[in-house]
Amino acid sequence: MKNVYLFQPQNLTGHEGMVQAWLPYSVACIWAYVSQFKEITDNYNLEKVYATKEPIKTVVDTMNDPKIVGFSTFVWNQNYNLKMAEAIKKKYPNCTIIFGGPQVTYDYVKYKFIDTIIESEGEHLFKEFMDDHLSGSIKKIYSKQRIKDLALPSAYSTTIFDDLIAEYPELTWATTLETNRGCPYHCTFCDWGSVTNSKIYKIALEKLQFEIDWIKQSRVVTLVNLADANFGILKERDLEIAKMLRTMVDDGPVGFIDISYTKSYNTYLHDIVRILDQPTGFTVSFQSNNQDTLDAIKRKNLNEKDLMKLLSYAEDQHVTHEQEYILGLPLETKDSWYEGMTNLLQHGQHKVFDVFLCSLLPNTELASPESRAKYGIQSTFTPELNSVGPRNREDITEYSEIINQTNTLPQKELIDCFLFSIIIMHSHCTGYTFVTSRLAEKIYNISYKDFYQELERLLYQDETFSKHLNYIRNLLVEIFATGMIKDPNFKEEGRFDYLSYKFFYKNKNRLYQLAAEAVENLYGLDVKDDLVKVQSNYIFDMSKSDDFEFESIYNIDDFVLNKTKYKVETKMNKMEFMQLWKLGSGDFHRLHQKKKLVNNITNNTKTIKLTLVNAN
Ligand code: B12
Ligand code: SF4
Repeated sequence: MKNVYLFQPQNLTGHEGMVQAWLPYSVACIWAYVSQFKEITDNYNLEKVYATKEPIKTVVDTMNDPKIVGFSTFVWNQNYNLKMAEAIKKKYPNCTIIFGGPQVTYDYVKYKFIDTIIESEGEHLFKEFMDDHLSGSIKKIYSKQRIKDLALPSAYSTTIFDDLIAEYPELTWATTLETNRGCPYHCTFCDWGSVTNSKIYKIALEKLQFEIDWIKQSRVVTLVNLADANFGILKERDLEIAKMLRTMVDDGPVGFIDISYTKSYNTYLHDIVRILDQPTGFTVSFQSNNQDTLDAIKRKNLNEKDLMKLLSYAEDQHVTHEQEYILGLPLETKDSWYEGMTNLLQHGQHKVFDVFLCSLLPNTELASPESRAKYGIQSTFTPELNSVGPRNREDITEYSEIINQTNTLPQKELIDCFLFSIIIMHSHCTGYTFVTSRLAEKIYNISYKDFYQELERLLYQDETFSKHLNYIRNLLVEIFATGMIKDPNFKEEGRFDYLSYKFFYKNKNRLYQLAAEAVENLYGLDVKDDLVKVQSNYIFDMSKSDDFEFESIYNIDDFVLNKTKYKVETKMNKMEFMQLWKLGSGDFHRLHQKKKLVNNITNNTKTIKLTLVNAN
């Protein structure tokens, strides 16, 4: 028997004291496929699978005569895999090293310790390689091949996952499910398992049911990522799947299912979103609101009207929704970014959005030399972003390549855009300037763009806020120049936006004042005290944690001028708040997601539900 080892080392993640690891889905897929063949099981034995980054020396020293070692390689484990492979080859020169996964390019043939690489989906090609290995003559490259018939054995039918769960009882686990493969779009920044711009092939629902049942009975899988690129695109079928997935939350330990939704609208999406109702809700990746950029990256989005329909439905159903954007894409300008961000508010999306700096992934059109030249793309390799680096057991640095400027967005302006998004996320989406800006828009005809640009100006003039914003600015300058950040605070939080959650809450009273001042500056009338009163009562404050009443010249139900009396109830008590305050900023952020920092406000007749999405 020849011993096989498979590596799909992932970063450990987790929050609130729990450590979570990812089950190595990709290598389990390829092993499930090959192990159905007698010639493989008669000759090869899967000795061990590694899903975490264990110390290289310990792993190499404890290996038992490896004959094949396979590495599943992504941007977050490339350097670890290369170092591990080199060390294994050195000690066991007769073993065959094979690399696969999205990060692998033809360039990998340059590594002497790698015997062969597989591009694209791996099940059939891995079998071809194993057959060749058995007969003694392997190829250097097993080239791209699309699998049309996805009647493949389930990754969950192997014992790989059970063995890992037993080996690491201290961990909870995240896992992956697939219901189809392929994506009809071809966004130039994406490398969705090398199956973009291609037909969608379905996976049988019986297989999915088997996997869902496995997850439910496992009791330790708390997070599921659906690998589908466009969930909802297959209408009735995806609605059926949504019901099946929902049972993992209702009858199992899964707290969260991470899903990428379709970019084309259909009415089934309404029910899908309602049924799934996940903590981060209904996430739509928009990437940009600038049409030139969308054309340049070949991106199709839900049109605005359909998006608004969906968001207002999600709002009615109390389903959280979120939009994601990428900063640094071709043809984005400072003006188009500011316009895009504030249009979002104008269109009624006040709740949550997330902004990522743009990664350049190997195997993508955006990363090609032609596209770099055409759009003047400059980049930095950094371990600090996209959580490619931290919290590994083996400290080997991984890098992601981040765009730091383009020919339409010089670096300083790119940083301005990033900070402008931070300002909106941390003042508007958290609620601290939501009431003020909404009243300004509805009553005083001040657009969100004017309001937030004025607020931005005032924040940079304010001693406390400018210090904070310039601190983030300098971190970005530092990261773009050197790839590294020295400040341990950043390393602890791991994300730029997390740095601001506690800061903005701590300084919310000053923020209320500055927001009201922005309205006064733009409108020319003295309305500051009234605005500050109504805005501040909207947000939980330790000093006012009991119920109280107040009167305002504003009716914040309809956002009109109309003297109204309100009763305020807070959703938290002081003790609960103090406990949560002690947690990291990432966890504090969850208070916003749960809307716990927004008070319940009622007038004489009804609860004021401050509709965060309006379809007007
Ligand atoms: C689940 C997932 C995640 C999860 C889990 C990540 C993890 N640690 O495991 C989460 C949500 C955390 C995540 C985050 C990120 N992700 Co992600 N994610 C995925 C997703 C949706 C599914 C992966 C999957 O299981 N696919 C299904 C399996 C079957 O496909 P596969 O992995 O490609 O494997 C097949 C082949 O590649 C091949 N193969 C794979 N390994 C091997 C090994 C051998 C030996 C052989 C022979 C063959 C082989 O055979 C397999 C079966 O056909 C993919 C997109 C996609 N649909 O693939 C993106 C993807 C993997 N993510 C990607 C990226 C960029 C990220 C982020 C960096 C995004 C960001 N900007 O922050 C972060 C960083 C994460 C981190 N630090 O861990 C990229 C990776 C590109 C790259 N070159 O590495 C992908 C491809 C999406 C994209 N945008 O293009 N991600
Ligand atoms: S729609 Fe999503 S998966 Fe498809 S190419 Fe675009 S980013 Fe990639």
